[in-house]
Amino acid sequence: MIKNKTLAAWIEEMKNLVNPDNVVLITGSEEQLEELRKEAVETGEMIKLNQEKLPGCYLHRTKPNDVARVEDRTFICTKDKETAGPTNNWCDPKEMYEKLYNIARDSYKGRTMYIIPYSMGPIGSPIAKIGVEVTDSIYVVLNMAIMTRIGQKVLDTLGDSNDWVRGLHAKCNVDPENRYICHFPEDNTIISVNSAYGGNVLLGKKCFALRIASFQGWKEGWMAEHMLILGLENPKGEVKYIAAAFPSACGKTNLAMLIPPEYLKKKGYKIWTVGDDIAWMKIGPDGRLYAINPENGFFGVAPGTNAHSNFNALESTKKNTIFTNVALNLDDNTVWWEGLDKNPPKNALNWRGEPWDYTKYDKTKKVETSAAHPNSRFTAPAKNCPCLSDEFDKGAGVPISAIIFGGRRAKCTPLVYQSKDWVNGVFVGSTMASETTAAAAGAVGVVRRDPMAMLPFCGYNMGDYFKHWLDMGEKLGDKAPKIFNVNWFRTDDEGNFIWPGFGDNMRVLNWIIDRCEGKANARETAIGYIPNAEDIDLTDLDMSIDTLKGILEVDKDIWTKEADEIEEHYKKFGNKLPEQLREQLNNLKAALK
Ligand code: OXD
Ligand code: MN
Repeated sequence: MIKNKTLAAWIEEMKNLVNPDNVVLITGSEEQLEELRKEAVETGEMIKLNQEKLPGCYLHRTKPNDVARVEDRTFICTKDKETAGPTNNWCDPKEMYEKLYNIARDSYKGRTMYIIPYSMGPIGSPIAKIGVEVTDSIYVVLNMAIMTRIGQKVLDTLGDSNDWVRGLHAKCNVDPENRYICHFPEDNTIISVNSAYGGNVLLGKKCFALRIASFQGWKEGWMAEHMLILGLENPKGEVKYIAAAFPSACGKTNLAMLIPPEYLKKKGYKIWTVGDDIAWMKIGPDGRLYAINPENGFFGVAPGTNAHSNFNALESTKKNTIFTNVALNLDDNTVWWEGLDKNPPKNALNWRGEPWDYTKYDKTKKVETSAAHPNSRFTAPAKNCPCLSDEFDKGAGVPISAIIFGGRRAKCTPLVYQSKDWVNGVFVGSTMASETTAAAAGAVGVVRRDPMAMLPFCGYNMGDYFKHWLDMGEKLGDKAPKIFNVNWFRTDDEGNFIWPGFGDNMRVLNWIIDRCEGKANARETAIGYIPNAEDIDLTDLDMSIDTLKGILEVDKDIWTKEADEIEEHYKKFGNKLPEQLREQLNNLKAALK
C-alpha cells in the first residue's frame, strides 16, 4: 500500500503515461521474488543454472546491441546548460521530458509495471537516501533486489517525505536509436528508455548514487564519489578506512577485496571490504568524514575474475547471483568467462546464446569470438563476500583516514605519493588520468583525463564539483583525510609491469596508513611526498630496492610535459575552474623548473 502522497501521485502519472496491464508493488518478500524468478525462467528471460553448484544463480542475456553504458546517450537536463557543464551532454528539461514521454507512452501495454521502493544505504542511515523505480523488466526487479535494500520497509521509512528520487525505466523495443539515459537533478528524476543493460537500467547505481547524488551532495554539503571503501586492520586489531577512486579497468574491485601477502597475513594484517564502486561521505558529529557504501551488492565485470585475481569476488558469485552475458557450459549448466580458468568448456553457448568453439577464439576480435562478452557481469549480494566489513550494514558509516586517486600510467606517475595538503590533493584528483589499454576499443596508450574517476558520473558542472571538493576541505580542516595517488601500472622498456600489484598493493596501503598516523618517512618532491624506497616493506618480495627506486622516481621532463597537458585539460572548465587549482598548476610548474 502506498500512503505517501507525492509517491502515490507520481505512480498515477506514470501509470497514465505507460499504460500497463498490471501493476505490482515490490514488497521485497522472498515469496514474491521467487514467483518472479519462476516467471522469468518460464518466459526465457533468465536461465536457471545448476542449483547444486550454483544455488540461487541465474543467467540472463541482453540484446547484442545493449551490452554497456551509453555515455553519448546519457544526459544531464538542468534548466541552465552551464549547470550541467562542459563534460556532460545537456538538453533542456522541457524538451527532453516531452521526447521521453513520447517514447515511453503506452509502452507497458501488455506488460506489468513493477514498483520498486529502494534505499541507497542501510535503511534509516543518516547518510542513506530513498528512491522508487518503476520498470517493466523482471530482470531489473531481481537485480535491484540484490544491489539495493528494497520493499515495504523502505516505504515505512520514507513516511510522507518528498525526499525521494523518481526513476522511470521503460524497455520499449530496446531500440539503440531511441535509447536515452536522462537525469533531471533539479527534479530528483531519472528516465531511462530503450535499454535493458544493468548500468543503464539499475537506476539506483550510476544514475542515482552518482549523477543525482553528486548534485544533491553539492547542494546539501556532502559527497557522492566513484570510490571503493576498505578497512585495513593491523596486528593490534585497529581498523583504518580508505576510500579510493580509479577509472574503469584499474582494478577497483580487486583492491577493495585484496588478500594481503602471506607474510603480512601471518603478522595479522587484514582487509575488510565496505564497498567496491561508490562512496557517500558526510561530515560526522566529531568533524571527521564518514562514508557508507550505498549499494547492497556487487555489479562486477566477470572476465578476468578468478581465484588468483580476486578470490573474494569469485566466492561472492557462488550463490544467489545473476550472471549477465557470460557463457553457458552445457555439460553441467554452469557459467564460464575468459580468465576464469584455463579449461574453456568444450560444449558451450556464448553470450549471444550461440554454440561456441573455443578453438576459434581471437584476442583481437573479443566481442565476436569470446565466450563471455568483455563487459559481462555478475550481480552478487555483498553479504556473500568473505571479507565483508562488519561495518557494512551499520548506517553511521566508517571514518575515512585516506583518500586515494589513481590510474594507469606506464611512465609518468610514481607508485605512490602523498599530496602536500587537501587543496593539492584536489588538484591531484582533478588531473587524474589513465592510459587506454588493449581491452577498450581505439588506440592503446592514449591518456584520458578522468577527474576523480567521475567524468561520466558527475551530475553537474565539474568546475563547481572541484569547488565543492575545496569547500569540503575547508569544513573538514585538520580532520580532513590525507590524499594520495597510486599507480600500479609502471612498465619497463619491454612493456612489462614492474610492480606485482594485487595482494602486494597492501605494502603501499601500509605506507599510506603509516603516513596518516605520522609514522612513516617521505621526501618532498615537486609533485608531493614520496616514500624513500626503504619505507616500503619488500619482505618476501622478489624485487630489488633499486627497481623500487625506479618506480618512485619523478622524471622532470615527463612531468613538465604532464603540466602542459594539465593546462590544456583545465581549459575546458573556463572561468568555472577554481583559482586555487590554477595556482596549484603554477606551483607545480615552478617546482619543476
Ligand atoms: C562500472 C563502471 O560499471 O564504472 O562500475 O563502469
Ligand atoms: Mn564504477
